[in-house]
Amino acid sequence: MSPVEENVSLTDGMHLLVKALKLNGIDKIYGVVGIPVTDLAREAQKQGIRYIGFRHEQSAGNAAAITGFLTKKPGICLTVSAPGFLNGLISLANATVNGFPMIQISGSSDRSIIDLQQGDYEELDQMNIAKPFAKASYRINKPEDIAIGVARTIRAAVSGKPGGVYLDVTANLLQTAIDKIAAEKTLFSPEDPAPSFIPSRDSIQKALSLLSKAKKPLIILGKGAAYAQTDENIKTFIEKTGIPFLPMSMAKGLLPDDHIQSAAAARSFVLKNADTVILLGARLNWLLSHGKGSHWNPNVKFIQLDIDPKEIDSNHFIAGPIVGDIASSMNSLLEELPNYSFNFDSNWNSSIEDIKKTNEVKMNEKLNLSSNPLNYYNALKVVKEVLDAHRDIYLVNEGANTLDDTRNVVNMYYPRRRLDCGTWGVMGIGMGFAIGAAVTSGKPVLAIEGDSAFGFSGMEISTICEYNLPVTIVVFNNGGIYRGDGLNLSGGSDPSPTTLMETARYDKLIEAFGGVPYNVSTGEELKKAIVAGITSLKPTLINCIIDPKAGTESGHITSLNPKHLSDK
Ligand code: ADP
Ligand code: TZD
Ligand code: MG
Repeated sequence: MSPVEENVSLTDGMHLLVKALKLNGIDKIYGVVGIPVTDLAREAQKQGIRYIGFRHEQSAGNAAAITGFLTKKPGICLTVSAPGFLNGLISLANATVNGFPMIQISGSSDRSIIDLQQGDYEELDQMNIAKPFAKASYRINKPEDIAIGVARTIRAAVSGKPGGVYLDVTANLLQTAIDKIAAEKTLFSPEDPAPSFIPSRDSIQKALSLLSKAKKPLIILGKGAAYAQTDENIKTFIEKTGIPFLPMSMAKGLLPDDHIQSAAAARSFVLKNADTVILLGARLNWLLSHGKGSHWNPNVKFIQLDIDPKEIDSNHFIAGPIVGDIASSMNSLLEELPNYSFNFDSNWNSSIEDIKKTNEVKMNEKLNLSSNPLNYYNALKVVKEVLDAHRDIYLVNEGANTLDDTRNVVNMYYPRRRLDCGTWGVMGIGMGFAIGAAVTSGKPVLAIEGDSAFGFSGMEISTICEYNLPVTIVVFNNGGIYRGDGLNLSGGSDPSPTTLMETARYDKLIEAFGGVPYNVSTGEELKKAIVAGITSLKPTLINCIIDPKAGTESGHITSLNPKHLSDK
């Protein structure tokens, strides 16, 4: 027990910070401890905040970020100074890019030494370094400011467009003593930290009158729509208007993928032909070819719903901007809807249906083609069957072919169940997202991982086993990044840049921590192992052998590779 704690009339920054977090509804912290935050984690645990200790800060940060996405409350990641801070910063940046509310709280060293660059233990000017990667970056220097500092941090993370916020807490702050009664009086929890942004009536009417002129409308659902948790209203709007919808990756399941109006299996056709597109919490970034070029109808008109006015006209003229939070915007749209009539082409939906049928036949042929070793499609057929039967499960997914093919093959039926590489296409979210989803939901999580992707966060199987989390990991082991048959162009004996060991037995890793291992090479074996994993709720790792020749370079985004001159 610290001297301060024994002293009834005094408290210190560390104790007060934990109290402030608790008062603000923070019930879990993901992190890695060390100087100067070890006691902070201990005290948090003592006060009933669940502390999940990781092997690497990046995964702790990813767990925090996905907690934010799933709950609309900031997920908290705790890191030590300098290197721990930097390890966590990648996930903070990723949270910001994706619009997930997350807070990285990091201990830091002595300001006076840092500022004169005199070489303190783990010296780094963390608050300023975090700024370009975070939505906001703050430091609390004195215990009297803890309540305000925490409130600002939370408000910055969840209000408007959510994002990652950095909070610097110096070793000195944590140990500074303060009168207990006076300090506790300063604590408060912010009123309405994520206020509604109600769109103007004018913008709603303009958008609906634009829609009333559409012949071939389309709704694109993005992860902003999934985040908004206004699922019923979105469903009602889509079903009332009869407009086909296309879910972006993490919006899959907002309406079930087998919904009659889903145009996912006719994606190219609808993008090329739609004359009016409603972007519902989806940015017109690279994932939608910036709304331009051969993928799109050159005369397309956009209606865009976004909380961030800076997203309007970011890549393309937006004829119908609706700036507001999606829950309020959907309410307003539904209210105004009866005042408008629509005159969509009568054969728009049926032509989509025809294309869907043709593409589904092609897809089923691929899924049903057996091979030895397995390829992505016949392996994913099994994953699809399991998830069709276990719909409430969380699916974490990363890799290249492993990512793109899973997204296309495996149906989602509930909102916010598919968690993946997101806007940056980043590798390394896998185990952090799986842990965050399992801890937050208490439900089983299935992580479908490329063998390369898994390597970025694989050590966290230790965390999964230690906390006995219901996570089943499938490693699609094709022996490489994209493909396992790369060549070393020098003719030398080193592996090629894309090669990884195809003989690696990833399953054996989890044995070291008491998890359940499977090594599978057929569809039946894969199915049995996944079902055993998700129903036993035991930490499980399945090494699934995939044909090294099965994948394509960069999965579905081969065209983004720079084109080089051939070397004569
Ligand atoms: P996707 O990758 O699924 O296309 P993006 O991350 O590109 O989705 O876009 C999500 C958009 O949703 C962002 O521009 C963000 O500002 C917006 N957004 C996030 N939350 C809300 C909300 N509650 N209301 C309205 N817009 C939101
Ligand atoms: N580093 C980080 C942090 N993110 C990245 N996206 C990459 C590197 C580059 N990269 C991709 O874009 S996908 C990928 C890498 C390394 C791995 C693909 O291999 P995989 O999946 O084994 O995970 P497939 O099934 O073999 O394609
Ligand atoms: Mg691979």
